[in-house]
Amino acid sequence: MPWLALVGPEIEENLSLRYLASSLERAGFGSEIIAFNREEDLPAALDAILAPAEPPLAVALSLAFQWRALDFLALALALRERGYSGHVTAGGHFGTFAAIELLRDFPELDSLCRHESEDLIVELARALRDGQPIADLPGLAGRHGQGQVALAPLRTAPDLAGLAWPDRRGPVARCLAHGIAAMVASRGCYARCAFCCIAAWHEQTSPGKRFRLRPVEDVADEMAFLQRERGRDIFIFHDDNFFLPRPADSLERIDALAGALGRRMARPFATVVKARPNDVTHQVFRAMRDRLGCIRVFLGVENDSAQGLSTLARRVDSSQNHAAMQVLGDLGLYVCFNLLVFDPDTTVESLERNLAFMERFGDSPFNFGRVELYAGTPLLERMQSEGRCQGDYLGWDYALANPEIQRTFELAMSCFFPRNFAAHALANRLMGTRFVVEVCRFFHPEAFRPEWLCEARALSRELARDSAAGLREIARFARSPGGEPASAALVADLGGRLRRTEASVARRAFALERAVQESVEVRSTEGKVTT
Ligand code: B12
Ligand code: SF4
Repeated sequence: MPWLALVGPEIEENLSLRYLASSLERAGFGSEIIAFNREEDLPAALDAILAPAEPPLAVALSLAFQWRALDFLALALALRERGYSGHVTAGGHFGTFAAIELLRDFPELDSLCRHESEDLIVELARALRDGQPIADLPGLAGRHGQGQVALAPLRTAPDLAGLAWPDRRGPVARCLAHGIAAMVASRGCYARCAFCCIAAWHEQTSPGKRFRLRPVEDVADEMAFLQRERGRDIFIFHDDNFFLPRPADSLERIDALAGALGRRMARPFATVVKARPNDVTHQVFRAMRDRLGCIRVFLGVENDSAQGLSTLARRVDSSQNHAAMQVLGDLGLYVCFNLLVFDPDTTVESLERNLAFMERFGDSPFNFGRVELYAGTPLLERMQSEGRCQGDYLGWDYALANPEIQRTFELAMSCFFPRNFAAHALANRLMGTRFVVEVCRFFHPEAFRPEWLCEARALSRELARDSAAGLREIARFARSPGGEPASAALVADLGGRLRRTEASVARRAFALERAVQESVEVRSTEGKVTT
């Protein structure tokens, strides 16, 4: 069977590639999903593509994440160096928006699949197998005979009801032995934030309709199949936003999905969703908790200052951030969030406002950083029109307008990198620690101990206070005239103190996770002995 090599990050099940794989399978093509999670995986990815006796009909590279683009382009180069002469295509968010530049600069790429590609990848595979021309395939970016880049017109986005469910091959991620499945019940988002490419993405293929829903019966069928046939009990919804603009419509959809699941699911199941603060009402999230087993909410706070909310075009205000945190807290729901505390316009006051938010809601795990300039976003367009972008389309950089805040940002990155961004960064790890506690609370109430929840909250609080204090210290320092040696001394001193806090919090997080795991294992073993 002719096959395609689908290469991308598989940090979790990569739904982008897995939808393509099932679409190919339905059309009679095979595929291999090749994980390429970090730079060091390049040799293994290369071998996985080149080792099989039958070479792939095409290699399809994920260019969803802009910050990984160079890794994937390096793989394309390495493939050519090793003599691979078949077709190399790519796709995903970054690839779509940067198609012209990528095909102009990288002859190793033969084409780029723009936008949602379930149909396009099949048509491309058929054309390559049959030796047919590809240039006119709707959605494809390729080259004319003379080598200039040619963009075929875009195709309309696929009907979500008709798509084959994503391929679920491979090892299953688990928490306390409960299988986890990544899912999407919709594509797109009704909002239009300045730093995000999702609105522009869907506007291009579905003008005026940036948000498409799967029928609840189809979602429920997939979940029931995953539970029954694949042992998955935890469903992580990667929908950009699980909710509809009007709470009454959200409630109706939750009700319909819960009803459909009630008729299908054989045992308890839990869900994880993302929400905007304005989606959060007591009624909607009570229904999420009680009817859809919601155990974690990623709340899109992003910023709590009027300036930041305006720069990011969040179209919510601080009072909605606070109200949402309050409602979710009242319902006892686990919430985590991200703060983009540095943006092109950050001021001393807006930074302080976000530090206060961290302290107030520090019981919930969170991470923080700077807003980046991604292809296809209104913010990139703005910064380009203001002549403030440095670098090129493969990675834009910028300086914050306020020099004091720029200095704060640079020092913060030096001091906080291990905590916030390194592999196994503690800020992200604590989200996982709390998740283990919540999974135990939901699925194993007999083993659960309330003090674990207190400890998980205390760990987040300690890290939050320490982060806010560290950032304040940096902000104070940035106001002083000290030069390079003073900055280096601050990074060494504060960095040392931050690492000590992290070591102590990490030790406690590890102990907590182990206590939960052992308790659940003991109960399960006891259960097996008695039954
Ligand atoms: C799930 C997800 C993740 C998962 C990744 C899971 C994995 N792959 O292992 C996690 C949570 C780990 C994650 C992390 C991050 N993410 Co993320 N993530 C998403 C999210 C919400 C859903 C992706 C998804 O599965 N969609 C469902 C599938 C079916 O749709 P799709 O991805 O659009 O795929 C279709 C097309 O794009 C196309 N296509 C996609 N890939 C390919 C590849 C080929 C070869 C072809 C032909 C076609 C094709 O065809 C697919 C089928 O129609 C997207 C937003 C979004 N709506 O897509 C952001 C998104 C991709 N993430 C984003 C970002 C910025 C990040 C982070 C950098 C955030 C951070 N600061 O830490 C990290 C980086 C992760 C990393 N280490 O690389 C940005 C990317 C912007 C950019 N241009 O770089 C997005 C677009 C969010 C946003 N609103 O801006 N993310
Ligand atoms: S709410 Fe999220 S997905 Fe929607 S536009 Fe804003 S950042 Fe993008």
